[in-house]
Amino acid sequence: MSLPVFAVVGHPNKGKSSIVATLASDDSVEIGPEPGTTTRCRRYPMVVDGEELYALVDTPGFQRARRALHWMKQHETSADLHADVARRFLEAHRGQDSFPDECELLQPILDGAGILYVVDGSVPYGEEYEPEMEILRWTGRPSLGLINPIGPADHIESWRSALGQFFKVVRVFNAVAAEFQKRVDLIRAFGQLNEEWRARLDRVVVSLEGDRRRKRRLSARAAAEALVEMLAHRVERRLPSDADTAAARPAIEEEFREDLRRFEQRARDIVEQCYSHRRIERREEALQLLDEDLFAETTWLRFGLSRREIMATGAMGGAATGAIVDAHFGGASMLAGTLLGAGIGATVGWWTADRLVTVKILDLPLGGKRLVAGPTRNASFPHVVFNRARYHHFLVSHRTHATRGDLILTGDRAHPMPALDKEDRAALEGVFDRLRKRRGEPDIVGRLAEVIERVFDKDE
Ligand SMILES: Nc1nc2c(ncn2[C@@H]2O[C@H](COP(=O)(O)OP(=O)(O)O)[C@@H](O)[C@H]2O)c(=O)[nH]1
Ligand SMILES: [Mg+2]
Repeated sequence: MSLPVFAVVGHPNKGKSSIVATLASDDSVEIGPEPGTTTRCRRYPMVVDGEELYALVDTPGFQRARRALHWMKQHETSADLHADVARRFLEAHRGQDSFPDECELLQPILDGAGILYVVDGSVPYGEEYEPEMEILRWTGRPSLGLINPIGPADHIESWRSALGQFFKVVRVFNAVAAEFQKRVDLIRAFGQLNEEWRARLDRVVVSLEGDRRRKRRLSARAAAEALVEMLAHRVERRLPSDADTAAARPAIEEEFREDLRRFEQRARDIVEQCYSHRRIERREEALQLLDEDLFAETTWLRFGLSRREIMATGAMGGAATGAIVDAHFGGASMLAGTLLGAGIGATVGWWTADRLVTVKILDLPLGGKRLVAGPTRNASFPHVVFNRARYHHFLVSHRTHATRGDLILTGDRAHPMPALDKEDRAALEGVFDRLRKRRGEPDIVGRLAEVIERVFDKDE
């Protein structure tokens, strides 16, 4: 049984390369606003677990379809020989200047590829598309019409009627936004079209779905590991007995924060790699957005519990007054001390990042001091980290490989996640609570990963 190969063809600038990128999960495919970005065919394999499941061929757009069809009609005998005429067209013009693009794109089709014909559903249908559709029909290869709505205008219905004249199956398929399920449906639909590939493409669908689950599981595991690491993290410094501990504190606090940022970044990198996003761009200004400081107040508000929620449940370790902070953490907490020392009210407001880090100063038995930052005891911190990981995973897992530009995790778009189910919320709280109390438990990472995976699954 031959490997399924799909040639993606159409007019220039209709999203062919975008569809190739999306269906091959390959963000290295060149996509450009100017027509003619693709001049040669290029094959992109879809590989899962080391096995090539199918391949996409990106092709240049039709340029001289009317004249090409004219040639073919002049050489026409009868319909049963149309594919031969197409083949003869290719032989007659290959390597010549007259039809370079047509020859280039017909080659893989006549070599046995299936056809994905792409049009832009946001521009009106016109009969200028008919010669190329006619040529494709002449090749006799299994084919499917795809309406890719690039702009806001809607001409989908007229396209549907027109494409229906040339293709047995017509689908609306947004090259840049197509959800995983839509991609799978497309593969399955092609299997229905082509007897030769049916069994194979059914297996491909099973592989793709399994692969998707695996990506989710690995991402959840990375998020869980980072979270547990962040909650347990501590940084220690030894100082001589006469050292100025107040002066040493900012550096150790900063080191602690920097470590937490690093843990989060590492988990994000893993998630992006899991989903084969190798080129998520982080331009200078976007870097700040993407890596929005975990310790900025806006981040806590945006990703953590709402202010009211925090006040109502007392989940956050502290509120607007020092008294409550003290009550929660116990008067001995250096955290509260830091806070009061900083002059609560004037500079702190209802929330401050400083409360995240607790720095203890311990006298060492043989002289000298130990400065210990962390682990954080802040109750909303794990929620914030979890929500950030959830949102990041949501964006990455829903991002097609045709998407270019930065991954933006901030601004108006940063509130998209629905509230957790009661059950998930309770499970999550349970794990956080255990982590906070540092009750030893075998495989707490595994338990957390399980809950996170369930949430990711529902976000799908
Ligand atoms: N918004 C949006 N833009 C698209 C879509 N498909 C393609 N484009 C854009 O249209 C342009 C041409 O896309 P490309 O895939 O290179 O088309 P090709 O010339 O047919 O290969 C690029 O700027 C794409 O970003 C889509 O579904 N939505
Ligand atoms: Mg292209």
